Amino acid sequence: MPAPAAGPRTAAPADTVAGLLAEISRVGADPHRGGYSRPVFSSAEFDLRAWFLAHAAKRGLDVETDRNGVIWAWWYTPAGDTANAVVTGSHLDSVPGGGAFDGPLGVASALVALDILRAGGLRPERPLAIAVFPEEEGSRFGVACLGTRVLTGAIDVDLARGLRDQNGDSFAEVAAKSGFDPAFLGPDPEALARIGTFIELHVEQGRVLIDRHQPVGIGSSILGHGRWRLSVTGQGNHAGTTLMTDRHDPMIAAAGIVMAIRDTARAQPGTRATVGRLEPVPGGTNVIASRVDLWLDARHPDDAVTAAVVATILAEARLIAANEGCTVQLTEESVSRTVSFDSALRDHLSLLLPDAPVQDTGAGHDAGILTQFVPTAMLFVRNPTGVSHSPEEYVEDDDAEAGARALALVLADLLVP
Ligand code: HGY
Ligand code: MN
Ligand code: MN
Ligand code: MN
Repeated sequence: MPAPAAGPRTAAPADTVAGLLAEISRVGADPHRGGYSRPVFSSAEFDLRAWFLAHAAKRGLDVETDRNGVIWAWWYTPAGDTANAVVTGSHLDSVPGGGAFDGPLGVASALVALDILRAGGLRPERPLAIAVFPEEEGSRFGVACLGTRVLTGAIDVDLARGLRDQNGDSFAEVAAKSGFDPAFLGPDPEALARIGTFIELHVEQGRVLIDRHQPVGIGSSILGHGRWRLSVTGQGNHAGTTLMTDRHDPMIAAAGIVMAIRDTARAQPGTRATVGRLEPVPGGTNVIASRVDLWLDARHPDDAVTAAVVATILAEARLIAANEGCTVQLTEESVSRTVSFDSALRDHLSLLLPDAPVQDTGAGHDAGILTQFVPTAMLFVRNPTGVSHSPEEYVEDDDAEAGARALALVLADLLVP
């Protein structure tokens, strides 16, 4: 049996972060993998979009889903304009078999922070929008933060349109089936120009806040990271009739390459390199694969080191494959350089939240794309397991409420300058 997701209590009071997360936790549970699987534009992700729209409507927010599938829920100033908006939010898609908090925590906390501001009688001088970004995880089309990359023009739109999911359906085709005209996918300078400041609250995906005994932290930077596909090609054949000496088995080469990736990363301090997905083609128990695709996720604070690590891995992979009579091809799927958040904004958050540690992260976020265009900051909320992208990811109810209060404090400060 897969591990049950360490989801939020189902008895948590409504309209607390834990209460909202309990509602979300009813959607997209994956009995096969454990945890939650909510690929972008799947029925689970659409159910969560509907959940968000219902909560936005309940709060009287003006909601729009833009041409790239980003949801914006607006709380206007009395003047009703959208310029210089304070935007907060996160994502509702998940990795396969993911936890209950990565993405949803930021969306639920945004709704609760808004409730806190209104209950306190705040009169905003800037508009506030809660945004939900599609395909943050890149679980379906392979490129992380696809929604914000398309919105900002950080990815070529024709490249984005042609990205394919595991069924072979392109982003354009799936968008069309989901009600988005593929002709209108693409950079949206007007939507981007409305964002004056972006704040993303996210579950911590590490242990800094555990060690520092603090419920909330402030983001400083995101490690550069990328995804590469290595296709190892050999000779497909019969498992029973092909002598061990006669094989060109790409799975054997792939096994060696996985070990070489680990060893290369270990030799370069600070590197994280992972193979979390590997697909033999055609994939039969009694079939020697003709090809194995494996995906490398590599990260390092210094982008030049990441590039050097990938180059070393490719050179090693070629040698290992040649030894098995196989060949290797490397395709870059996405790269995000190391980014720092706006230092003035970060310092300001430190004044508002003096106990909050300032921390970098090895996880990617839409905030990492948006910070290249607008002043952006992140808040992290303690995860007592330190585990993420797994059903064991967790947030205590009290920490979730502390996160929402911290977000409300920051938003209040930005909305009434
Ligand atoms: O893969 C990542 O870093 C992320 O959580 N999107
Ligand atoms: Mn994630
Ligand atoms: Mn996330
Ligand atoms: Mn047979």
